Amino acid sequence: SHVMATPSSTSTFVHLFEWSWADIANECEAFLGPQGFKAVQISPPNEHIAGEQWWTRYQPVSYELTSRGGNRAQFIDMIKRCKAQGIDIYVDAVINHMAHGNGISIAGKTYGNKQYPIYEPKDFHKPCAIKSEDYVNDAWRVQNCELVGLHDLDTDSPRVQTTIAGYLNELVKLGVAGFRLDASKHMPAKDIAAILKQLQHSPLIFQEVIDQGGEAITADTYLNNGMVTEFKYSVKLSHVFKKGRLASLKGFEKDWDLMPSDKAIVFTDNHDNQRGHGGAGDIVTFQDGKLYELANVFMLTYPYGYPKVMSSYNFNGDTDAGGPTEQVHQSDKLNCNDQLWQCEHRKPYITGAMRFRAQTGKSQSIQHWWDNDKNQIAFSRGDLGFVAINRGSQVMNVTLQTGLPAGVYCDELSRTSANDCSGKTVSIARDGKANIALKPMDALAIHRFAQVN
Ligand code: ARE
Ligand code: CA
Repeated sequence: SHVMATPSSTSTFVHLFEWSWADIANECEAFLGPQGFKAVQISPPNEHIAGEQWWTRYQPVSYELTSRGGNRAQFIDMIKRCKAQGIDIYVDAVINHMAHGNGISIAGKTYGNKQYPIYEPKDFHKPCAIKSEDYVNDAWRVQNCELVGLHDLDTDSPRVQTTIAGYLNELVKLGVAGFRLDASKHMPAKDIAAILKQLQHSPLIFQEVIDQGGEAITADTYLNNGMVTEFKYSVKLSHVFKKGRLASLKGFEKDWDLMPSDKAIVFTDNHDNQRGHGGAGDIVTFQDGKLYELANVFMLTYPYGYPKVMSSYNFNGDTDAGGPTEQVHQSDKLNCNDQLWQCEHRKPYITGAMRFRAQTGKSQSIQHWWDNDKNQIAFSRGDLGFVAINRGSQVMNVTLQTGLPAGVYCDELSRTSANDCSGKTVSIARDGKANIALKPMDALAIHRFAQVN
């Protein structure tokens, strides 16, 4: 039976949305491994419908490993090269449904009339469409009807469960360490449990359940199966950073009615809500520039949930647009720029905050919280680290208790690597106090393991 894998409190993963397997392998070696990320969420690796739009990946035709990301050999090479760098691969598993209608796959296979290489018409629920009001008042329809016209698998049937488990087991055998279970809300928790029971190892499991409150199906139903995406966090954190007061973040875990920290996958934005899909909301994204970096600094330095950093591409307002045709790692150049791949995970403040989490994760306690009742905050991670964020328009200049021993510390956010002290420094006096000075829209994060001798 399924034993649950849990992430360590020091870990951060990144979603390399629409990156090819070759690019991900290169990124593990060039950046993710050396910097200390824990894992990568990849786009669905299974055979999908043909087409340019990013969302073709969410219309499976079979579980063969042929996709826009690459072929089976490239997939295996990516897993091996990332693993050598200490990086796990999490697969986005699309198992609630198969492709809509009739057509041709990326591998040139035809499908239609609910006939696919691995499924036949009797493996599906009788068609009915999920309507928006169903989310509020009809749990049965949400789980048994079709999500945006995608043919709904009968996940209650032993044959379907075995086929899905076969797919997941094959991936685990190839070295995959975790799964995002797409559209989990659309599968009864007991069907997911029956599938997970057939897994031969214990991958990390997180279920995509959008629960903002007020619906017939709630996220807590899924907690026994593993972790769950905490969408309230994305919406509320975005709201605080865009329109609210950072001071209101004090003790937010209690105020926001969130799931337990060890069950929650947290993110500022995801591939759906950053482009108006999946119910969206007013979400903070790369398009918000420095504000986005500060929101990520908060997410990564605060001990709540398992954080996922989003890595996007410029879509020029076209919410269906697929990724750039240029690879990220193109022979001698790196295509991380405003026009192409955004590479948010490479923004120094975001990478630096990830390194801070890796160094301070052993202390889960928040101490010495300070705020100016507006948009300046500071807190310590027990006696391991200290963070300050100024999202206001005034300079921040205060003397604060840091909870750290006397010394001169290197700011993890503004230094260029984990081996130098090229950014800000903070001097802490014998009483643990320090002068904290920050320009508007700036932050710092210091910890025990980066001091000037
Ligand atoms: C595309 C076209 C459709 C077309 C369909 C079939 O856009 O117009 O009908 O193809 O031809 C993604 C895209 C979809 C895309 C689909 C398949 O977002 O636009 O459809 O791929 O190619 C609900 C689900 C949630 C889901 C979101 C998008 O509950 O699980 O909708 N999110 C996941 C992925 C998506 C993916 C799918 C599921 C499908 O992250 O990327 O879709 O595999 C409230 C509810 C939410 C609900 C939301 C939107 O907020 O609380 O539960 O989310 O409304 O309806
Ligand atoms: Ca279903």
